[in-house]
Amino acid sequence: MVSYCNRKIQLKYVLSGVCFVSVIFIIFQIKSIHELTNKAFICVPPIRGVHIKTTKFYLADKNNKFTCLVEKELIDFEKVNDDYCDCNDGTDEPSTDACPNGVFYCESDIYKRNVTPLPSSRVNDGICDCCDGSDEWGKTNFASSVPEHIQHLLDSYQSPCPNKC
Ligand SMILES: [Ca+2]
Ligand SMILES: [Ca+2]
Repeated sequence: MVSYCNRKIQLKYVLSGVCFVSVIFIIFQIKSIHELTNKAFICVPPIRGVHIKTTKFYLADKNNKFTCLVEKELIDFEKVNDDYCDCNDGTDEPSTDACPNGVFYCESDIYKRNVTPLPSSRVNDGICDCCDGSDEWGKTNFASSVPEHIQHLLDSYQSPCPNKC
């Protein structure tokens, strides 16, 4: 009879411990799901001319501001890619040629490591610099100035660009 009572008490403690651990586990799971739904599903679409590793910085903060990537100035988010240079480091204009010190990543290069970007002065200048032609997204038509067969011979193309990647 004593042995039966001891086993019953032991079982009671074990079950209490299992219940306690289960409750802690469930609370932890609920907290994790809550964090995931708040953070992990923020999807930032690629921005023209931005390397994928810096795309995450092109989001407005809670005050609808953008932080220039190098010099950390705060500007209104509406000034990103508005074709006017607002950041001294040129990072507010990744898709345009507005900033003299800006850079542009070809669409075919945005996932590559250690790739050299183009100076933004080559964006929409009429000359195809990216093998995919993504630097000439404005599609300015210069095709009539140099005949196509000459461009082919020189392996240098004018907008509208062929995709040579
Ligand atoms: Ca701007
Ligand atoms: Ca160009």
